[in-house]
Amino acid sequence: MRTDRFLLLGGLAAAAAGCGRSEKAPERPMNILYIMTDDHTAQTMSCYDGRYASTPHLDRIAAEGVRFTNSFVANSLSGPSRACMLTGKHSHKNGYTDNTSCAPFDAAQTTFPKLLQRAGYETAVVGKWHLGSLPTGFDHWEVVPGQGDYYNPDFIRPTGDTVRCEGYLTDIVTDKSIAWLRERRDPAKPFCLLVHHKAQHRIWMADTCHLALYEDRDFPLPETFFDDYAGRPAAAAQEMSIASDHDMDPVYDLKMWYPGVESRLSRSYEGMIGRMNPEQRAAWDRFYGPLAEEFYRTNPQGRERAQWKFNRYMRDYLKTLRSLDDNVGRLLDYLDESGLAENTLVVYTSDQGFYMGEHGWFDKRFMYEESMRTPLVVRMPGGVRGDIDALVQNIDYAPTFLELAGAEVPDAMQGVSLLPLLRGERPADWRRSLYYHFYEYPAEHMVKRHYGVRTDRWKLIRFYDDIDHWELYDLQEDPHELRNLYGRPEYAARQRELEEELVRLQRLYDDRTGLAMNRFGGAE
Ligand code: SGN
Ligand code: CA
Repeated sequence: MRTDRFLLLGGLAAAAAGCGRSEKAPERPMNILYIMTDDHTAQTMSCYDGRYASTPHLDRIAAEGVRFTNSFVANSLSGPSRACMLTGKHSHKNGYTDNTSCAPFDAAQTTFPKLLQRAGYETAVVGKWHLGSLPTGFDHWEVVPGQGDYYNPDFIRPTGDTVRCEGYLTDIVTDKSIAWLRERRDPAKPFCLLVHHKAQHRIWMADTCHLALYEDRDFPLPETFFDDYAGRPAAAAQEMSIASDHDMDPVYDLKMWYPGVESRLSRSYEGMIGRMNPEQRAAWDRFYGPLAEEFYRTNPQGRERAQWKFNRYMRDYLKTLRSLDDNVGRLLDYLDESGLAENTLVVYTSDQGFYMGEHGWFDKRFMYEESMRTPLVVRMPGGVRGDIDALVQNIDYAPTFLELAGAEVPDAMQGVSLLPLLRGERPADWRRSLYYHFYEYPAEHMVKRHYGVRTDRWKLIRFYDDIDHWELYDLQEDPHELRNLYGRPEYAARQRELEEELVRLQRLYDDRTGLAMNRFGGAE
């Protein structure tokens, strides 16, 4: 942890700083505003990485609070990530291992919103839910079915009815969130509001007012864009390649829709633009029509086509991000205007990271850095400012919120409260490694099942199911994870150490499936 930039904010600071794990509820329990996006990755958040976009409102949370520089998920996929966040447990314990094949999230299990309610909080969630079952533990909820739609989205309400809302989803989620904050039933109670955006999920449909943005920008290809996947058979087998028209469909993903052109996903695209009202549709067609006409006329091939697709992908993603950043700004402004800011913890994170062309990819799923990482910035009144480099994971949010509320953290929760870190402490026994397990295979994008361990410098991954393959990376020497060191004699001691650490974590978290499947090859 860097201490040089630490400044304590006034007011609550003296009372809060250095007081360790709180055993009793704070005098005025702090409100919690948790903002989570879908597929927003740190490479496109300017306080992490300024190469592509400027995100002043997201960065403001970091500037007035902390930026976690080693924040990760436990399973890089939406539903599983949300289940980890709500329960404070790894996927094998909360049961929601993937988006497609497992039973719906068991809504009867213990989650932090339920425990906050018991602790006297008023709770709400607005936006993407994506857990197969309906929300429980909330005084108010309005969620989109499944992945939701960017344009004129449907919302499901507790009364069971589904209503269509006119407008752009990122704006609507914010409007509904602010409306709830304004009108909530009991303003005397502390609140916990989860604002769950669909942005930045595929297919990155920008608001019509932002379509012209970034059109004059050409983005440099990441240095690993033309990766040959040598020594990494699971990386070679995926179906999330920007260059491949099967994986990244020009019609669907890049909006190159043109009369007479059909593709694998063109019907899905027609469904999405079919939701637009005439005005939205006219603006959309005015913008994408000429681009599509030119694309089919010039019909770029090979590397030129890949680079063209990469640029279109980047532009659409970043346009969509502009709405997101603006809307987070609106929420922060509302907290200021209403006076809530001084007693509200603000968290911004994503359900996982994403590939912005690294290894030639879009999507996530892999335990490789860009998708295992997730942005995490937190502003806590009375807390510290600066960077926190401790290894943290999305199973830590639940215990953090419960400790903040003065509620007991159930023993069954596997995460660790981040509150000491937010207060400027660095517990000597902080975790030294993270456990990861991805299950959704065979499925869309064909990323094989895998589990592994990550320390501050090393990563060990085991791919299994229809493959039995180990990978070992030195993240310091090889940050792009291109050189698999597994089985190299000179790394035998390191490999053994990481294998032992993996087993220790599987025992600690009681991942019996993982434990039972290990077959260590050992160094040659
Ligand atoms: C959808 C997307 C996939 C994406 C998954 C999971 N296809 O199936 O590209 O990997 O969601 O994403 S789409 O054609 O429906 O957009 S997640 O973030 O929800 O887990
Ligand atoms: Ca996601």
